[in-house]
Formats: sequence, C-alpha cells, structure tokens
Amino acid sequence: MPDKNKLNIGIVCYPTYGGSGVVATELGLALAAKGHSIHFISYRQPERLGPHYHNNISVHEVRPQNYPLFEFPPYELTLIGKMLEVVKFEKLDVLHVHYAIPHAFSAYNAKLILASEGLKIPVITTLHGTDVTLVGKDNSVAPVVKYSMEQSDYLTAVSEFLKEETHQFFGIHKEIHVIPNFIDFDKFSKKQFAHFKTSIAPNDEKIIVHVSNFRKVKRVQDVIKTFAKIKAAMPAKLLLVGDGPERSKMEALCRELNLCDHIRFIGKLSAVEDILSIADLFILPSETESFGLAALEAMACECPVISTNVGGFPEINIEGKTGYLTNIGDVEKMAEVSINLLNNKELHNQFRVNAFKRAQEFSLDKILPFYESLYLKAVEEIH
Ligand code: GMT
Repeated sequence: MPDKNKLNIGIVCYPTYGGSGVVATELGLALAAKGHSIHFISYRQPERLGPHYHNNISVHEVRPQNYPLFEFPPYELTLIGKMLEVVKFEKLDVLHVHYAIPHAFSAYNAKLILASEGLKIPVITTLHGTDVTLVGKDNSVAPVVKYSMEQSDYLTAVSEFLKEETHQFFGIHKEIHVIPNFIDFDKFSKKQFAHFKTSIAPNDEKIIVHVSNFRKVKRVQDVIKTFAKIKAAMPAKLLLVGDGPERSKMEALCRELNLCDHIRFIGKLSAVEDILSIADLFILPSETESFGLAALEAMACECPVISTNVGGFPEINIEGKTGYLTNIGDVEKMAEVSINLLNNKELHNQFRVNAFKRAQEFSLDKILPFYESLYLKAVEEIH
C-alpha cells in the first residue's frame, strides 16, 4: 500500500483559464503543498499554475499527431497513450479526471489497457457542469458519456444540482459524491487597493464586475443591460474580465448603448482577485451554472453577487443575504435589486460581510479532505 500522505496523483484537466481547469489546478497545488506528488496531464500547462516552479508538481503535455489524413487529430487516443506512460513510469496511485468529456472515456480505456498488463489504477471522475448539462447531452456523445461515468471507480459532482441533473438525464444509478468547489483564502482575500480603485473610478463611481469566458450561456448582454440601468441611477463603471466567442457582440452592444466610456473589457486575467478586491457588485446572470465558482471567488473578496436562480447558484448565493437571485433574463429585477443595494450603504456592508462568511464555508481546508479520503478509499479498494 502506498503512503497515504504521499500519494502519486495524476490530474487530467483542461488547462484553461476558467471553470474545471481552475478547480483541478488549485486542487493539485493544494495537494502538492501537503506532500503528494502531482502529475498534471493536459494539452498545455494549466494557466493557474503560473510561471513558477512548484515542488511536487510536473506537467505532461498531450500532443495529438498531425497527419494529412486527419481532419481532426485523435486527441482521445493520444491522451490514453499519455495516461499509460505517466501511470506506468511515474507509478501513479490514482487518476483523477476533471470534466467527463473525453477524459472519463480515455481514463477508462487506459485502465483497461493497464489491466491487460497486470497493472491496477483507480479512476475518479469529477463532473463540472457543461460536460453534463450541455455538451454531454448531445445525442452524438451521450451514450459514451454515460458509459464512461458508470465505469469510473468514483464519480463526484461540484453541486447537488449537478448530481441530480446527472441522475435524471443519464439515468445512472451509480453513487455521485458531491464535493463543492473551494476557495484558497491565501489567494482570494480582499486586498487593500484604494489607489487602484481610485484610478479606475476617480469620482467614486460604483464598480460592477463580471468574470466569464463570454460564452452564450453566460448571457453577458444581461450584465451590460443591467449596468445601463444602474448607470442611469448613479455614477458607475463596469469591468468585464475574460474573453470568448461573444466578446465582439458585447463590444458592439456597448457602442450601441453609448456606454463605451464607462465599460472596460479587460480580457483574460489570471489574478482576478485584483479586480474582485475593488468590486462593489458582481453580476453573473448565466442561463445555467452548475456551481458558479466565479461568484464564490467574488464573495471571498467580500463582494455581493447578483446571479440567476438556476443550477447550483442557490447552493452558494443566499437570497437577501449575500446577494440576490433573479429569473433568467430579468434585467429589470437585476437592476432594481442592484440599485437598492448600492444605494444603501449599511445594507451593502452587511451583504459584504455575509458574502465573505458564506464563502468561508467553502474554504480549501474544509473541502480538500473530501478528495483525499476518496483517493485513499479508491487506492485501498484496488490493493
Ligand atoms: O462553463 C464554464 O465556464 C467552464 C466549465 C468547465 O467545466 O470548464 O465550468 C463549469 O465548471 C465550473 C467549475 O466546477 C463551475 O464553477 C461552473 O459553474 C461550470 N459552468 C457551467 O455549469 C456553465
């Protein structure tokens, strides 16, 4: 049996700047800091790892072959190959894959191939959101996603909502362990950035922030329309952090509404906590959101949240305490509650305190043991 305090853990994830990539990277960093050896397997170095060397962490890049025949290079196969290599030569104890597509499928196949060579490796799959609620539901992949989830040794989901949605849509009977996303408070605590705030809002304007990957599902247009109403009621600035397919349209909408002087598109930013530290209000009006880590990160920086009342939002954002939850697309309501809150200093301060306290319930030290005990269970069962 491996030493339970020094497991060799393979973390398979997307390297991207948001969502599951961030959770997987922060998890790996925290595990490495506790003495475990972490091997990230991804098509690029995960963004959140940053430029510095980390003890106990290595990155293994997956580079699919190009060949004139391939219009679509076979990523899943190369990923399986990389998993085999890393499991064997780095002597992994467990493979933890984030986002089911295609990671759960590749991990299951790697497990089968390794078993044919007499090697055992448990696979844990963490479902994050669109792998179930959007992409995974497509007929072209749904049976494969269902099968690979069922074959994982353990299945976790980041919210009760996602667990229910997975059971309902895929009709799987396998137990799903809910392990919510978490905050590393060493990173996400409000910084004292008075000078920075003054440079962005020299006339003491209220600062509204939105962070996302600018996909349709995020409904960034609702942020801008809500902001237009807030701006009509008080001096305010809107900071939009992130980038993605909807960005050009959103820039056009700002021009159309004649708001360009009051809205800044910052683009992708690794240290989102810098912006969240000067925020008065965070708006995330998504059509669906399995958890809403971006909202929780805002709350960790003492910023109240206006979200929709869908998906996992009600599990983190408490109506009338840490923010407000509105119907999808109800820009009138979003603006009304925002203006009321921003106009009431005492209430706003109370919401700031509540948001911070709520976020503390999701602190890294509370959540990490759930993953560690699952790894141990999986490792013990296979030996
Ligand atoms: O949709 C995204 O923003 C990315 C996506 C992912 O899996 O990469 O994010 C999902 O996972 C996050 C981390 O668990 C959750 O906080 C997001 O709510 C979830 N996104 C959606 O459900 C739309």
